Amino acid sequence: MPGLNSSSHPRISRTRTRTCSPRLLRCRGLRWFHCITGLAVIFVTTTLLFNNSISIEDHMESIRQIEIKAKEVMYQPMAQYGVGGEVLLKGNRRALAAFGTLPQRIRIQELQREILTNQKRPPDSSYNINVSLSDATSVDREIEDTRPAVCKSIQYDTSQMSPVSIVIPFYNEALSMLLRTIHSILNRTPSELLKEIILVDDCSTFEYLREPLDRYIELLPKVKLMRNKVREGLIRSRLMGEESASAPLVIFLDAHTEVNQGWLEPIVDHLQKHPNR
Ligand SMILES: [Mn+2]
Repeated sequence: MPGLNSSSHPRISRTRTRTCSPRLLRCRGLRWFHCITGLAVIFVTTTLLFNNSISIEDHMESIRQIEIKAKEVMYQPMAQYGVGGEVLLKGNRRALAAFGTLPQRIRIQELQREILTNQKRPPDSSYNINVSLSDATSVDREIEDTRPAVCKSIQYDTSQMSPVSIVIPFYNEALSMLLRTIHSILNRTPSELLKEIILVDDCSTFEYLREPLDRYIELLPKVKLMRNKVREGLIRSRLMGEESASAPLVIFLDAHTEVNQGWLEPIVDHLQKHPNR
């Protein structure tokens, strides 16, 4: 009925104006203001305290940018590799989670930049690989997950798997290649499966693999470094690393490798299901 509507509406609005004085309205407005401001402050504080990933990533990004600049100055010929730049240098944004607290990660990044920038090494030709390009590429870079879809779809229960010791012998390896090997393992291996990484230096002669590497390894979790006093060769070096391994499974890797997502789970799974083959 149109008459009822027109008579009830004004009454409601009159009631409102009567109960809510202008002063009360102001108070309510202020209460909401305080409420929202309070929530915003709590949100920002908790974000800063407990979820520092935003600031870590920003920090890492700025370090990366400085690194890129430093490398561009050092290696002018880099320009010849059109691919060099952004794509390869774009680090893995989820990287370094396994490397400890934020201050620890910053120390690692800073020392990494220092030892890579100050290394004295022979020209690329003496390595048989493009070390300049490797040095200019993030050791935490993102790489494509090249597994076939069927492999990606398999779920492994890592809580039922044995942890592994990874033994990596090296001799006069390129520094950035060795660091990328270690970083890729720490970045892409479930931490419950990784007992330790044992590096075996087979009496390298390059200076950057001595004291600078010692200092760097000291900052890394789960990484040990053994040094042979004389050249022992690849196989004896592997066996010496294996002797000091403490996990039930031992895996040997070359020092110039880069592991990808889900690299270890199928290996451990197979070794546990078929221990004799
Ligand atoms: Mn090899």
